[in-house]
Amino acid sequence: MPDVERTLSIVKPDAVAAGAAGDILSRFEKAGLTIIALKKMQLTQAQAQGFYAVHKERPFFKDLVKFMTEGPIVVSALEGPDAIAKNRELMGPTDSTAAEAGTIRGDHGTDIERNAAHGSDAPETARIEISYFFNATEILAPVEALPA
Ligand code: FUP
Repeated sequence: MPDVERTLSIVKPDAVAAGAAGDILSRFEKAGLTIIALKKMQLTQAQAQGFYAVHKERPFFKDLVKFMTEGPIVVSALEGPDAIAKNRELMGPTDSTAAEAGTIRGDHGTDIERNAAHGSDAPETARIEISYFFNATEILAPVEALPA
C-alpha cells in the first residue's frame, strides 16, 4: 500500500496569468489527489525570498523572486497516495524545455524559471511548505481522519 502523503503545490504566476490554474488543479484531482487547502494570493518579495531561502546563494535567486512576485499564484495542499512523487510526475522536470507534452510544465511552462508549477520534493519539505502557507484551520482533512 502506498503511503498517504501531503504535498504543497503552487501554480506559478505564468500559469495563473495564462488561465491554466483550473487545468492544473483538475490534473491533480484526476490523478487521485484531494485538494485539502486552497488559496489565491500574490507573494510579497519577503514571502518569495523566504519560500526559496534554500536557493538564496544561487545565481538565479533574484530573478526567481522577481518572477514569483510578478502576479498572483494559486497555492494548494494536496493529499493522497504517494502525493509527493505523483505531483512531481504530473509536473515533469524542472526545465520546461525538457518536459514532455502532457506534463504540466511541458504544456504550460516556458523554460527552467517560468515553469508553471512547484511541488514539494520530500515529506519534510512538504510539511514545512504547507505550514508556510496554511494554518491548521485552513486544512480540511477528510472527516474520517478526525479524532472521534
Ligand atoms: P523543483 O524542485 O523542480 O522546483 O526545482 P529546484 O528546487 O531545483 O528549483 C526551484 C526553482 O528555482 C525552480 F522551480 C525554478 C528555479 N530555477 C531557476 O530559475 N534556474 C535554475 O537554474 C534552477 C532553478
